[in-house]
Amino acid sequence: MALVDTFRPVSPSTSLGAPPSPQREGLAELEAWVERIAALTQPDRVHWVDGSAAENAALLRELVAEGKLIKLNPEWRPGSYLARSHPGDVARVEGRTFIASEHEADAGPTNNWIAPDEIRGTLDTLFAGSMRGRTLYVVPFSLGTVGGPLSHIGVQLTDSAYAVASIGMMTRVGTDVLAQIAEGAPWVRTVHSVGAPLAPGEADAAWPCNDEKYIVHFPDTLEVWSFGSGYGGNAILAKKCVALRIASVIGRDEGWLAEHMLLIRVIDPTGRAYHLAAAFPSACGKTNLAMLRPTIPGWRVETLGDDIAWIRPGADGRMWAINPEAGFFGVAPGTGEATNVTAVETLWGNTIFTNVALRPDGDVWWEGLTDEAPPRLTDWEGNDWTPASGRPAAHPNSRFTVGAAQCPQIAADWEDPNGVPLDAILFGGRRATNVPLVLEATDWAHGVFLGSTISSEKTAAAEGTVGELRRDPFAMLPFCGYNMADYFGHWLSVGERVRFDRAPRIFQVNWFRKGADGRFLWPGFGENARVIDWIIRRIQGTAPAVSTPIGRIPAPGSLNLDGIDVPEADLDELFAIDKESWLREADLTEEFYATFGDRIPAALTAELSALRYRLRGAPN
Ligand code: GTP
Ligand code: SPV
Ligand code: MN
Repeated sequence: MALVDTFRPVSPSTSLGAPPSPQREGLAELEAWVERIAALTQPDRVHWVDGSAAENAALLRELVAEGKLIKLNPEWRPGSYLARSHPGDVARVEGRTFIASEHEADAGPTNNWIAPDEIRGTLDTLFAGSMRGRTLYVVPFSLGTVGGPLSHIGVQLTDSAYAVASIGMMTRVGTDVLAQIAEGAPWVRTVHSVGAPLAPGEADAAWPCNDEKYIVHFPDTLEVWSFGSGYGGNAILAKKCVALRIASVIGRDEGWLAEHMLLIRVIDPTGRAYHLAAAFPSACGKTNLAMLRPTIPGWRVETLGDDIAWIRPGADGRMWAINPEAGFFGVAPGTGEATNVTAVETLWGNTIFTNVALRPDGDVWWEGLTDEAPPRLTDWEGNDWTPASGRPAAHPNSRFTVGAAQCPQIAADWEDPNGVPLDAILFGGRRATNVPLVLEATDWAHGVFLGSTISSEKTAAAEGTVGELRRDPFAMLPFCGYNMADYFGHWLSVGERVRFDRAPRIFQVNWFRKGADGRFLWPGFGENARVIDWIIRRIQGTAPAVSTPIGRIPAPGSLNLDGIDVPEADLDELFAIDKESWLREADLTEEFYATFGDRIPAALTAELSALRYRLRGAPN
C-alpha cells in the first residue's frame, strides 16, 4: 500500500516549484540526514509523513491489523483506540535520560551527564540496523503554530507508527513544516527507535521495545537520540525532549523561558480576563487546573495549555506565553466526572488511550472515572479483572492522547501565534506537610527563590519510588537541559527584562496538604477556583494578605469559602507555618544549593539568608 512506499510529498522540483538555491539547500540537508540515518538503521522502507487525515487513518488501520492498537466500540468512543505497552515500558526513564553537553558542568548536578564522543559511539552501535524489518517515518513537526514568531520546528525520525499517530495529535505535523525547512528555518534533529529490529518473517510484538534504554540530548548541536522505549516522553520527542530540554537551552541563549507549565485564562464575574501559568511536577495537577470548572459563581476558565508554556518578555514590558503543543497527553487515573468533567468530555472520541482497562462493551475504564468499578474488565496487561482482584485495572501512569481542539472550554484564540500576556505564575507540588495552601512572593527574586526550592512527593509519571520527597525546582528537575543554577540565574535575568509594574505576580500553592489522619485537608479540583479568586483579587489589589516569614498568606476571612464546608481546624492547619520545620527546610535548601557550588546566583543565597532571619525573629 501507498503508506509503506518511499514517498516524498515535497521535493525541491515539484510541489514547491523551482525554489532558489537556499530553499533547495534547506531540503537537501534534511534529505541527506534522512539518508544517513536510514543507512545506519537499515529500515525496509522510508515514509515521509504529510500529516493528512487519510494518512493518519491508514496508519491507525495498520496498527489495528498488526494487533498494536485495539479499536474501541465506536458507539461509546468513536475514532478511539487502546494501546497496551510492554509492562517494562510504562513511564519516562529518568535514570536513562542524559544530557551530552561538551562540558559536564553545563549539564549540572541534577542531570545525568555523558560525554558526547563516548555516547555517540554507543548510539552508533545501538542504532546500527535497529530499524530492520520496519518503516522509518520522517515526521516534520512544529511547536507552536507553523511560522509563528515564538514557534520552533523539528523533525523526528521514528520506527514507531504509534509514536507517529501520537505526535500527529500533540504537535502540528506535515508538509507546511517541510516548506519552512525548505525556506531555511532552523530545525531540531531527533531520532527514535524502539530498538526491536525484525528478522525476515519474524512476528512483531504488540509493543516492541528494548530492555536497554537511552534518551540522549545534545544541547550543543540541538539533537535528541532516543532508543528502546515507545512510551510518552521517551518516544514523543517533540514533548519533553525538545519543547523542554532542548528549548530550555535555546531559551537560555535567546532570552526566553521553556517551562513545564499549564496555561489558562481566568475570567472574573465582571468579565475581566487574566492569564495564569502554573508549574507543578508530573502528575501533580496541571491538566486538572488547566481544565478547571470554578465552583464559585460568575467565574470562568478557558484552557490554553496543560503541560508546557514558552514565555518571552514582550516589547510592552509584559511576559507573553504560548502553549507550543497541540494536544493533551494526560494522566487517566483520577480523571472523572467528579474531578475533571472537562477532560471526560474532551475524551468523547478521537482519543488514543494507553494502559487503561477495557470494558466488555468495548469502552475504556480507569480508577476514578466512576465511583464504582465495573464488575468485569480486562486490565492494562490484558488479564481478566474484577473489583476483587486487589490490583489497579489501569496502570497508575496510564494516559490519554487527544487533540486540544476537542476540549469544550479551549480558548477560541488558543492558537494565537503571539500568545497571551501573563498576570501570574504559580509554583506547586505535592506536599503533605509544611507548605500552605497558597503563598504570595514579595517580589520577583523571592518568587524565583520559591520556584527554586519546590519539592514534591514522587509520582508514577517516572520510574522510582512513589511518595518519596524530592527537590523539583520549577517542576523542571527532569526537564532542564542545562545547569539548573544557571537556569535560576536565567529566571532572574528574564525578570529584569519586564517592567517592574507589569511582571507577573508569583505564588506558591499546595492542594495536597494532609491532616494527621492522612486525609487531604483541602477539597481541591473545582474548589481550587477559590485560591485562584484570591490570587486575582491580590493582583487587583482588593484582597488583604498577612505577611509571614515565608511569604504572604490570605488574611483571615479573605479566602472565599461560601458554600463549602472546610472545618475551622482544617483551615488553620492548611495555613499553619511551623518555624522549626521551616528552619529545617532552609537547611535542606542550603544543602541543595551547595550541590551547585558557586554557580548559585547571589540573589538566591541572599533570599535564603533573609528567610532564616525572618524565621528566627518571628514569634512562634
Ligand atoms: P503530567 O501530565 O504528568 O505532567 O501530570 P499533571 O501535572 O497534568 O497532573 P494531573 O492534572 O493529570 O493530575 C494528576 C493526579 O493528581 C490525578 O490523579 C488527579 O486526580 C490528582 N489531582 C489533580 N488535582 C488535584 C487536587 O486539586 N487535589 C487532589 N487531591 N488531587 C488532585
Ligand atoms: C510528565 O511526566 O510530565 C508528562 C508525561 O507530561 S511524559 O510526556 O511522558 O513526560
Ligand atoms: Mn507533564
